[in-house]
Amino acid sequence: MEAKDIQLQQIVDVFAKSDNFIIAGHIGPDSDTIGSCFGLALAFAKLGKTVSVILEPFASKYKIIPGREHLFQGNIDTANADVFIAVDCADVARLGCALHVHKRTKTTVCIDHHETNKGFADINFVDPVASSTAEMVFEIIEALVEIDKDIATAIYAGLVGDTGGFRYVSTSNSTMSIAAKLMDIGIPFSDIYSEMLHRHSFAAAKAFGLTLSVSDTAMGGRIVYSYMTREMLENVSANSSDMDSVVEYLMNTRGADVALFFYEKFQNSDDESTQLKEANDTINVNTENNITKTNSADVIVSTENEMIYTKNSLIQRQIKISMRSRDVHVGLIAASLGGGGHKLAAGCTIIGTLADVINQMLEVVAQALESDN
Ligand SMILES: [Mn+2]
Repeated sequence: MEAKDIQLQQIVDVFAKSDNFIIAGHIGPDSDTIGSCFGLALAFAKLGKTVSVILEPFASKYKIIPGREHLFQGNIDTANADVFIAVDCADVARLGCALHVHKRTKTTVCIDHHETNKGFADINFVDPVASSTAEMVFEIIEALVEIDKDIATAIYAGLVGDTGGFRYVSTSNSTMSIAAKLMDIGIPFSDIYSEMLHRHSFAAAKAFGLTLSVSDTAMGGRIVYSYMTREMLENVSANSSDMDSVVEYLMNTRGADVALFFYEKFQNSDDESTQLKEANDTINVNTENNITKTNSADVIVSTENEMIYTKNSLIQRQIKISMRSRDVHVGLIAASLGGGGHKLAAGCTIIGTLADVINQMLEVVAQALESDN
């Protein structure tokens, strides 16, 4: 038996004999996270087990994914279960507010396909070869219960999202045969595909045009990048989830090796960390030690949302960076900056002014491209 099959069997056994589950996905949930969480929740419910899903609010396009009735309601401090399942999270910090539930639950499970995942739970099922966590969840559910239309829809949404519509090299023979099995169940596959990858609001189209108009290249076209400031986004009444496809579009530029998309992170409008203001002349390090200082004296990197102070006594804005690559390992670049992801698709958050962060990233990526040659 391969190590992967042993992990899978271990998880199926724990799931079969337990009755009470909490499932949580990563912060900023995407279709793989949501589809995997809800697919599992629907399967547990079908088996008569108790289950809640903890997820941050997500974009309305994901409403096509069944299982929202299992979302946890109420005070998260009261959330308790026999088994806690972290889904599609490369790192515990990616659990966000569900991290406390993970910490206090007796049996913890991690199901994930990120290469950087070191296995933070009691039982870890980590398969970096899998196209998506949904693909792994399919194998688990298949061993537990008969897959119905709702479960199949949830899993298909995850597959489509994380493979870019069966386009990325992570797409395998196994991905396609799972997709075929799901189609056989009679899911609205065309509609799920369009909703996950193509449909957008009018505001999103305007925002897309705006960001393309300020896009630029570096290293003779090998790096293509663009940005979206908070003001730009507000001008067209779009929100940051409308910008998911920008980096993909940039990556489709002929001759591009790496695409970068920078945007100012949106928080509550009264959140002080997004406003420039006077602060103490100190560097503030959070308790999780998630902050690491970079070469630039003015920039501190974090995976969390805490208040950040820079040496220049200014609280600066959080810049989220989405990266795509044809070959160079952007997952390692993101991880070295406190973020994470996969070899060809990754992201991180850097504190600083937009111009500084863009310059810093262009330098880091140019170095990676040069050493790759
Ligand atoms: Mn995923």
